[in-house]
Amino acid sequence: MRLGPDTPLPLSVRQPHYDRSVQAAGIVHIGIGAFHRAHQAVYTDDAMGAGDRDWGIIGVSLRSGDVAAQLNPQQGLYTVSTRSAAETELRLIGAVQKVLAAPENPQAVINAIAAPTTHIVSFTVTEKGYLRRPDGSLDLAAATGRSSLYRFVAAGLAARKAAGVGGLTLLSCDNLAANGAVLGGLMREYLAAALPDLVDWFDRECRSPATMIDRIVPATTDGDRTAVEAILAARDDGAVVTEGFSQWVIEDDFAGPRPRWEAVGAELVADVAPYETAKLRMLNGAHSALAYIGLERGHEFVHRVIADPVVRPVIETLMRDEAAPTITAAPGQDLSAYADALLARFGNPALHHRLLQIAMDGSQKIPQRWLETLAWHQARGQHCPSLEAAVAAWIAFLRSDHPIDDPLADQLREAAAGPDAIEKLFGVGGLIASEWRPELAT
Ligand code: CS2
Repeated sequence: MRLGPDTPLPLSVRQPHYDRSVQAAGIVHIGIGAFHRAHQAVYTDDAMGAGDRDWGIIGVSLRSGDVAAQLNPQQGLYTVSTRSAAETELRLIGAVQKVLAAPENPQAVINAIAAPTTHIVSFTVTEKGYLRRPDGSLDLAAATGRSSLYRFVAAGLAARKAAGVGGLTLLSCDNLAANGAVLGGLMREYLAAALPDLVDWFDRECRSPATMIDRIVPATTDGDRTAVEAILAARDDGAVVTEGFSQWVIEDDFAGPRPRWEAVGAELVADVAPYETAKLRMLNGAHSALAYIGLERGHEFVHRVIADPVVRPVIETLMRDEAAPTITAAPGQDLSAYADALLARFGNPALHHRLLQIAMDGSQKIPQRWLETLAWHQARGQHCPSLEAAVAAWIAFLRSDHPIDDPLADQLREAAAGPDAIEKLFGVGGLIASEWRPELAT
């Protein structure tokens, strides 16, 4: 039996405390992967459980129909399994109403964005989904392509303007530095090229707040789905598995209404930057280092590498001595306690977070995770032994037999092959050129 609204569930499985059938969709979410389902959709489910109305989510997949095939037969319902060493808790999420596969039904995506009930379009399209050139500007050729978020949002905005419906909040939930400003700026670049009449309206009517999003969500495996089926006595093809921890810090700058996410654990703040920088440089920076160093040492999972007595001190140094000093903490933000908490989270033995999942898209992740920290120290005449070891491990990874899943895979492999790999990767005109001048650092 497939999970659905009529599936009798065990009492231990928490269920939505609101009438799903009467909620309008207030959010269109582009890039509805496991992360969104374990994070923003849970906060939104909680907000509706606390009495907010009409914040149903219409999910969009830009490339494949897989998530639509998983969730639509279940009327958008799926479970989140929260796993720790001690226990697994299951919960049914009702916030997602349906999923649109953009390649199959592009007009439905535009209509959803244009609907007067929609107030927020949010995004988890991963770093590469923003289609930036190495200098940070929009890759216009890619942005006019079939699976570009910009095309759909621009068409939806044009329809809103034509119909006299107000603007939208564009909410980036990806691990980019200044994700809100980046998304807003790129969207504006796209409009200036494709629909210049919309630019002034966009500036006036739309907002793109910054967010810091945090929850570790490994890709769901067949084994996970089987374990969930054993508890539910029903098949949940949309199941996601995550940790207990969850954090969401959001810049309070919306174009219109929003769910009361702050009533259910999110933090609405004036400035997200200190949280975002700490998260990118400490959590994600450590993650990428764990991935490449761990793979080189023959590990498969995060919880195993962090228990490796050779690697753990490297990661502690990376977080405490290299990343933390570069961050101007917000009042009450304790970076040392943050490092302690991250070590505990990385050690969660129930998660089975694959290093290869984190290792993908290194060219898109490394700049904000490592290079800004390296440049900060270099400007002060200091070395970063742990991050430099991580850079060496990334190059070793690019030279290894591991599959390289990265939009620049071929160029990276070629650049890494020779003796001048550092220069070709990070030097002036390199593939991920940065302010960090590696020739001075080595
Ligand atoms: C990870 C992140 O895959 C990766 O690159 O570093 O997905 C990480 O698990 C999340 O950002 C945690 O919030």
